[in-house]
Amino acid sequence: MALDPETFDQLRDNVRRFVRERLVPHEAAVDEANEIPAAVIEEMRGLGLYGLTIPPEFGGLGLNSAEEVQIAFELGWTSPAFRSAFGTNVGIGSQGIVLDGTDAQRQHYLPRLASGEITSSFALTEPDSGSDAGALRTSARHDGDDYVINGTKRFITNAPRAGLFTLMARTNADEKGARGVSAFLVEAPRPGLSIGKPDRKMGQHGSLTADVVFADCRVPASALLGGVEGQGFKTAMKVLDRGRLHIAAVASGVAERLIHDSTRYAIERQQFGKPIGEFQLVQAMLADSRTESYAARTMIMDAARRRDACEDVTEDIACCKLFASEMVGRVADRAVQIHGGSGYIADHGIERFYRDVRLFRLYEGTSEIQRIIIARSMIKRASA
Ligand code: COS
Repeated sequence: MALDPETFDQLRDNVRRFVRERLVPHEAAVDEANEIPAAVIEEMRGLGLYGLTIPPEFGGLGLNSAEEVQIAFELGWTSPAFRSAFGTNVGIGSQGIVLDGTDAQRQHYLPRLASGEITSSFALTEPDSGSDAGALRTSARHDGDDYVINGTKRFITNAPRAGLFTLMARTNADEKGARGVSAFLVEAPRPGLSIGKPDRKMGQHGSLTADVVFADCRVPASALLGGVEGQGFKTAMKVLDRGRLHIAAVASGVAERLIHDSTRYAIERQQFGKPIGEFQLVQAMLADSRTESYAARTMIMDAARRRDACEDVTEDIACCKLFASEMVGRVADRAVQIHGGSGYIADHGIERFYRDVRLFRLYEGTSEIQRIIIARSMIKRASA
């Protein structure tokens, strides 16, 4: 369901102003402290950012995909860590419940996720199961009215803040692949669930990831997402489809910021008696970045609109995630080059974005996984 155009424009303007006036000034401090100030988180709650995609009947704004990606473009104007604070509630931590939850699960959790009262996390990756998500080993054994969970999840975004995990675990030990996997809604804290120390990452400081360890952790049978076993992998894949489109849009937003900063610098910085923007080799870098960013935005808007029209866009979303995440890496590299020595020095913020954007090519499916999804789908279509 879409907002009326006037309300949506107002939301987008508010988010744009918030990002540029409130978040941008905190970028360097958040990178340094690896922490987002509590007051900023509170403002995000107030703006409704935690509930962007949660249906209005559960207290969210219910943005469709075309609206969501336009907001994500705006969010990309600043350090991606800010978006991560509420990004799991918008995407991978809520959409499993929206898509496949029971009515009771939706009613119980979605309002609290939409308001930001609780932060959610998506626990799929394990020490020995990353790209091969269907090989996960965390087990959930039925025991009376409960399930007993054992295993370790790795690199889990927002784990240290999370009050709710969408956990993928194997309920059928005899089924080694994707069909043996079920999804659970695990509330935290609880006995048997512990969170590791936050990971020390290359970039995106302020976005916290950690191990989540389950040791005979008991959850009631009602925690089984949708009340059906064996559907967890499919739920995860559907959730990642929407998540990957969102990440592609954020990556494009960061590209726009880097292009803006690079263009300003090219106008202001003088060498050989004139602004470096007058040199054609610098112009070429600006033009290449602009062209690639425009291409990414266009394909993301197209995939989003077609997703809203209920077309199967898994392949197209993988194209968007692949192209946008690789594109912003090239744009960040050119931004460092245009800024010269200043691009390498922390004071100017360009090296921070250079580190931050590297993650876009890894999380929610590596570039290699996106290529596999695209090529498999092409071959399936051509063979049909
Ligand atoms: N939507 C709905 N269902 C999907 C789907 C999607 N996008 N993708 C796959 N499925 C279904 C398949 O249709 C299949 O169903 P059936 O068993 O009924 O045929 C089932 O899920 C298994 O799919 P598939 O055989 O393609 O699984 P694979 O083990 O080959 O894995 C990839 C597929 C590689 C694409 C998957 O493991 C993946 O996305 N890996 C990356 C994980 C990831 O992104 N991790 C990041 C961490 S989360 S931040």
